[in-house]
Amino acid sequence: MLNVKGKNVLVYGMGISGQAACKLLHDEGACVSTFDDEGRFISYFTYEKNPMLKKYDFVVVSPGIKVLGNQLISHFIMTGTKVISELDLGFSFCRGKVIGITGTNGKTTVTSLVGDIFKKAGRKTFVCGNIGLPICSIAPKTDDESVIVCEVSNFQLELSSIFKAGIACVLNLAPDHIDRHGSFEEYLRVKGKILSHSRSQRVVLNYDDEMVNKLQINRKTLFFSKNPLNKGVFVKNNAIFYNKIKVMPLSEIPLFGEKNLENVLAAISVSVLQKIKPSVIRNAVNAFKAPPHRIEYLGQVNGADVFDDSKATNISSTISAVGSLGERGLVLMLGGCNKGFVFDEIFNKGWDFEKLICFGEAGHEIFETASKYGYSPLLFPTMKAATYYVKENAQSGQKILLSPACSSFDEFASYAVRGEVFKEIMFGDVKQIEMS
Ligand code: UMA
Repeated sequence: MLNVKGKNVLVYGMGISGQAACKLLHDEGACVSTFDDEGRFISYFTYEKNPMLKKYDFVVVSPGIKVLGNQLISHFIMTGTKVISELDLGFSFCRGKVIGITGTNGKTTVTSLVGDIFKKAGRKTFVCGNIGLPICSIAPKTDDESVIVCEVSNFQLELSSIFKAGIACVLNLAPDHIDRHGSFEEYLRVKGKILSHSRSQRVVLNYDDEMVNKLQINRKTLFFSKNPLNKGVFVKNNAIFYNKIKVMPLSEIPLFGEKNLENVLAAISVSVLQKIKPSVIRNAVNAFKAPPHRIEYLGQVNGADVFDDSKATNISSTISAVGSLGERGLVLMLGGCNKGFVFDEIFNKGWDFEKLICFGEAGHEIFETASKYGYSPLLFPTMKAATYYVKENAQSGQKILLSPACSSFDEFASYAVRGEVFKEIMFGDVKQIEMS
């Protein structure tokens, strides 16, 4: 546990993580000051107009703040002030078993499913982290019996040096957030920080993912795979096994697509390490409802099936969604804010889409790349405009898929808002307000 009593601490970034950090620090006796580049503040705490002029014992940084090139963070590091992440602060006040789940795609689904399994097993469970509930807000409520299931993002890991999960799980690794980290190599290095390399840590890794497989493993690593393995959690004869024990048949998994099978295998792996009974796991998986905006089936418009995959904010996620639904009859909608990708990988597979719709800030770049591979995409300034068009032209037999391969920030506050607006236009009584 960090000693914060009587310490002068600056909390940088006043989103939900920063606010939770302030509360925790205050309750533990620290003297809290705050700063936010957008001027956001909480009235209870001192807001520093120019924090560079002050001395602090340490600084807590919110995950959304990009470290690379940040003058304030550089200043504190150069002047020898300890800079930690909100994840580190929360972790240091957690008691019980911490399970850290990371990866490029599927983190929220796995975190949520693991949480359900542990709750069904009667364990005192906290689900937190990138999923939307800061670890700082639950840490003080934990005790030695608690299980803390934490979705860990690369943003949270970037400045982290204290966080050491008892069980660390890496689902998959593909290019993402290049705009933040500068390169895929740096993104991989940051993700790799979830592995503490201590003897006590149990590690769960995806055997089928080439990049994950390259991570340094220890004797205690448990692998999961969609194919039979000698030991670990794997698929054989249309069922999921843990070593020789049959956990459940594949037919009972209520989730769609290959990626979700991997997500279920990961959640089962984490659970068996904590000796949860197969019958409990099976019941929890059976009853699980996937979080929204992940190849979520919304219903039909003019006989076309509509899917919301707004959470697909990188290329691997979009490719996997197309793979799951199949390219025939597919109206693929993609675009938004480019996170540093080139889009060739989506178009160099010879997929026979019914229609390609590009939109947003990255729309033009996607349009150019798709055209290079012989496609004739349609280009719209915004996702809203694209959605009105797709709705008006929907035809029976089509599969309309919003799977943007980009973040939403050019037009929306989050992928969730983007997904909700898509649904509202498709199914609500919304009048057309903009068209290209
Ligand atoms: N801010 C600055 N300077 C900056 C950037 C931001 O002062 O350079 C300020 C903003 O003005 C704002 C605050 O920081 O007031 C926002 O803080 P934040 O971006 O850290 O957001 P929080 O509200 O604290 O939410 C964060 C995570 N956000 C990000 O990582 C961007 C949430 O993940 C997470 O759910 C929450 O903590 C609880 O742990 C969201 C996310 O988009 C869902 N995550 C990324 C993803 O999933 O791809 C990693």
